[in-house]
Amino acid sequence: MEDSMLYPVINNYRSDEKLDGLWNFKFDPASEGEKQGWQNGFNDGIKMPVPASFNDFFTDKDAREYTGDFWYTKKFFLPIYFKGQDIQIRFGAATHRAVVFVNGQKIRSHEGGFLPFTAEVSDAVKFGEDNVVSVKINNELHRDALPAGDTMTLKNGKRMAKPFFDFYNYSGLNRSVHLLTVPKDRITDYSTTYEVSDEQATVHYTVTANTDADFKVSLADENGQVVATSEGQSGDLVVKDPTLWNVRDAYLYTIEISLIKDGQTVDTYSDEIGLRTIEIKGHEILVNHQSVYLRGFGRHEDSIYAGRAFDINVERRDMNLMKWIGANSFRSSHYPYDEQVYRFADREGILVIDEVPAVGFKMAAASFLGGLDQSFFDGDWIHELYKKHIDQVKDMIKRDKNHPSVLAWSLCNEPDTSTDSAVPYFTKLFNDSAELDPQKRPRTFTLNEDDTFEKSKCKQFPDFFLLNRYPGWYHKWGYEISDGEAALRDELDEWQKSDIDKPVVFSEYGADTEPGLHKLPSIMWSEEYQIELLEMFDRVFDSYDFIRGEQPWNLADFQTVEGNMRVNGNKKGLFTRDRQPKAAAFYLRKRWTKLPLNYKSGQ
Ligand code: BDP
Repeated sequence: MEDSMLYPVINNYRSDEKLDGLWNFKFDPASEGEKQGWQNGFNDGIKMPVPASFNDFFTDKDAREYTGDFWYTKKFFLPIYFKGQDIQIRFGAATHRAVVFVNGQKIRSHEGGFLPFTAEVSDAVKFGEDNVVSVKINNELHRDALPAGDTMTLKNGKRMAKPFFDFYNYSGLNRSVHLLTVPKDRITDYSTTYEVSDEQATVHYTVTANTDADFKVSLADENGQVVATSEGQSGDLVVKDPTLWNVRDAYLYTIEISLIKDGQTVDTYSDEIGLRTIEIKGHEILVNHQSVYLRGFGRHEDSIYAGRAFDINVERRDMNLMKWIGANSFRSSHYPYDEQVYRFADREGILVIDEVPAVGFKMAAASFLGGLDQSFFDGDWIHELYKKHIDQVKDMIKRDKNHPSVLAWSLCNEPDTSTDSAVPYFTKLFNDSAELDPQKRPRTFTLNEDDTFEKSKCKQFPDFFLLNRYPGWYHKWGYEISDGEAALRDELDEWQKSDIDKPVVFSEYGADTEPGLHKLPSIMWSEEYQIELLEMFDRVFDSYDFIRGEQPWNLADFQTVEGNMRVNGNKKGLFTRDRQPKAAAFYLRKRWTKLPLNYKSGQ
């Protein structure tokens, strides 16, 4: 299967029509939809918006919590003038696994709820007529799948998702569906690497196509002026006096690739790229050879009504909130986000640590929710899980490798790295992913509270460290916070004494905070306590040279499973779920707008 990850474009050779809007939708608890012929379409379902998670539209709990198979179907018309082109249906995300049918014919299946896939439907469609696309989706959680969890059956026969992670299992067609026409001979991928100086930038490009052909490549500046051209499947575009892509000071060039057969152009593809380099050197994170101190957030794609659906309006607001507070980065915790998020980030000059949906790889996470006591990497599910894990790392890198905003790859969130059995798993993961990114961006994973400097057996793998630490909240909380600070300093002193010469970024820390709850003196959950906790961490960050970034948890409050630790979701947001500031946001804004981009460099 070709599985091009190129984002859809419209030009003389390609068309793109969104199949968003209302689809027919049905639950299929007994998995009998195929027997019933639902792959041919159905009219008796519920009208369901796409893109959206189905969950929060429902007013009854059985529907909201539904776990199992469910179907979407929609008619689409294919005009006769598309004959001769290949026809594709591209799903931005189907959470978590999908089987696609067109006119009753099974086209393909796909596993993984946070990355796009394309159904090649040319042989199944009828031109000049209505066609039917049906998708069977399954949202169960399993230990051998990403994100990890269990699916349990209640005594009343209803199934229920038990995530080993702390975000709601929002399900459905969470991102746009595109009906694409592409030429038979076509460009399927391209990649770039860079060398930059103030006087000159060189873009080394490579193009992939499904045929032998000639290629012409050009680069235009933001005024549309062509500044460099080249020929051949790989080559160099040399730009004199370039405007580089910089953090919070972005500049985008447009690369245009043409595929030429027998002297005729048969396909073109264009995209915006930024000229910049990324490197880790000692304690420094370098963009264009300049040191960068990260400030930003862990985030979620999460909002009211549509759950985990990509919502361009929410994203616009989030980008503005990040700019307002002085952020320059975020982590796509805990899964790759919609492509448009990276397009926003490219344009705004915001760096992204791009994370694969490898989350819940820890039995403590399961026991927090239900009770299990075993090392995750000793489980018999590991072999199957690894295959899915590396597949999704490959797809994420393939999809996102050309975004200037992408700084690094996070290959896992909080795996249990304190046992020996984690070592072969991560040896393989880091080996197998070493060559995937032509730009060789740094690779890392987050280390949870239990994986301290002393305990983690996997400190050799990351190019820089992401630490998730919760003193002041999950331990040493409230009046004990001073002991929490002392414990954190003790751990960081160990990092300092070691010969590990790599940057550390705090990728999670924070306090659940109920907006509007004020208390003097502070108490946990109050707005005052959230500020005190941030002040504590900031004192610590300012004391260690090797800490090169701070990303509190979370940009905004978000939905989780219900439980005795959560009051309608996780409340560690600096902003509420409807994206209004808590008091701590004003505190952080003061700090971040004063911190220079190259904070600590040369110290
Ligand atoms: C961390 C997880 C994150 C949770 C956070 C929390 O990475 O997904 O939401 O804890 O408990 O361990 O707030």
